Amino acid sequence: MEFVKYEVDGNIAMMTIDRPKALNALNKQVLTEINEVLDQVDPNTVRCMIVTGAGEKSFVAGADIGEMSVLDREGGVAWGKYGNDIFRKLETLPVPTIAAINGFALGGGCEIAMSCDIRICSDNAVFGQPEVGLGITPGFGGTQRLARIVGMGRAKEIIYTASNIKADEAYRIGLVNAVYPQAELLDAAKKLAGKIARNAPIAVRLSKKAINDGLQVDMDQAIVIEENAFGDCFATEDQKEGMSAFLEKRKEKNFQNK
Ligand code: DAK
Repeated sequence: MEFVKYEVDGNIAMMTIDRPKALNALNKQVLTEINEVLDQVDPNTVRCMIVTGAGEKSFVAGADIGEMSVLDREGGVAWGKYGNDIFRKLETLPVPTIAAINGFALGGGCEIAMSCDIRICSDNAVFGQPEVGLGITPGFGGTQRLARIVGMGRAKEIIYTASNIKADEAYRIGLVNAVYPQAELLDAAKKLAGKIARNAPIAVRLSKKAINDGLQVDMDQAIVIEENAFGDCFATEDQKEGMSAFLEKRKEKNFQNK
């Protein structure tokens, strides 16, 4: 692959978007390669995936403006669907994901970060949805996910004004969970991934699905989703292991992802 790297170290995977000439902007080839990586992520072995951008300046500077500039209406709808299907695949990946945002996360860059479960960023990170300044709406989920993460009022302000916000403001409004010096970002992401990976992977996976699915329905249905996830855990070996370890006062747990 030319623009997207995929590496697995133990049970932690890392996907790096690497198109330095365009600050890692998402053209069709980058999106296609992201899609291919997502198809490779194996939940039997990978317990957490970090998504980051190459370099110290940009996570992803948006969808490729040159490529988008020539689209007509039909092409715009198709382009939106192409990206949205991939971002939805990322959002629903049966493996927890951490966006390690190492610089500009604009437009499609902010949107891919919001398709991850958890966002952390470097202190030079800049977030925004600049689309209305380009004469378009956010098209890879920004109108939907930003409001769900930071609330409707803040999302509308960010989108209508096309203003960028810095890392500290992103932290203040809950768009990211933590801010680190650039040099420490990837280590922090790996540490967080390691903390997740130590827990029972099926329980983590089912928790992700219950949170995601539950937010789409009313509370009565959401609680049923939770009940089913909870029940499913009791059919796993890892539930036996987790509870035995507690009862035997054992610190070490040997979760098998089974
Ligand atoms: N697309 C293409 N090239 C880009 C790019 C982008 N988004 N961002 C940066 N580049 C390229 C620049 O053109 C430049 O290339 P050369 O001129 O060197 O060939 C190179 O990266 C370095 O950029 P700059 O020279 O501009 O670097 P600066 O440090 O001066 O500025 C910047 C960095 C990030 C502030 C600036 O590059 C910038 O403003 N970039 C554009 C950011 C942006 O507006 N991103 C949002 C794109 S809109 C939809 C589907 C999807 C979307 C919308 C609708 N539908 C289907 C409805 C998604 C939209 C977006 O993501």
